[in-house]
Amino acid sequence: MKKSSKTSLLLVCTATMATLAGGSASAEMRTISATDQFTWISAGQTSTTNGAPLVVKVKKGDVVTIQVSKDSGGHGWVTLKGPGNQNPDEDRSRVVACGEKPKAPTANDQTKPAVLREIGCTDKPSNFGQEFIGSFQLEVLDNFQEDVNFWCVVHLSGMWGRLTLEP
Ligand SMILES: [Cu+2]
Repeated sequence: MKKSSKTSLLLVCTATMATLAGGSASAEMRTISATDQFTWISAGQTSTTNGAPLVVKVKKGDVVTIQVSKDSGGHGWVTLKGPGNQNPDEDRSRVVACGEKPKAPTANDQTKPAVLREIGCTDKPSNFGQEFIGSFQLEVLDNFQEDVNFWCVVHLSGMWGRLTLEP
């Protein structure tokens, strides 16, 4: 009895490690940085202050790092109900932030399920959805499908972007 429970624990561990290794093989790191020019930049792409979004292609399992350096002046990153140039409301339900549990949808719930999960959680509160200096990381979950729009909580439609699933 004792021996068999040890064996099954070993099997679970091995399966978990195999899953993690498989996931990380194709997953990539994406970095989105705020600049002192009130733009978002990523891999040579940029948003513009007159309304062009930063478009970042992602795959399931990718890790997106949102970065705000001390000399960029202070920005924040939050997800939206629609494109940033269409006066959208915030939609924080797209992200499971550190310290949150995924929300169980109800029959008349208009919110969509989370498709991003904050990782690397520590004791400090999440930087998601507020002005901050530093960084936080989001994992692209398996149910990520349609575009997720975001903007800076300070500069709004003058500083927005979109995560879109890589075909
Ligand atoms: Cu900003």
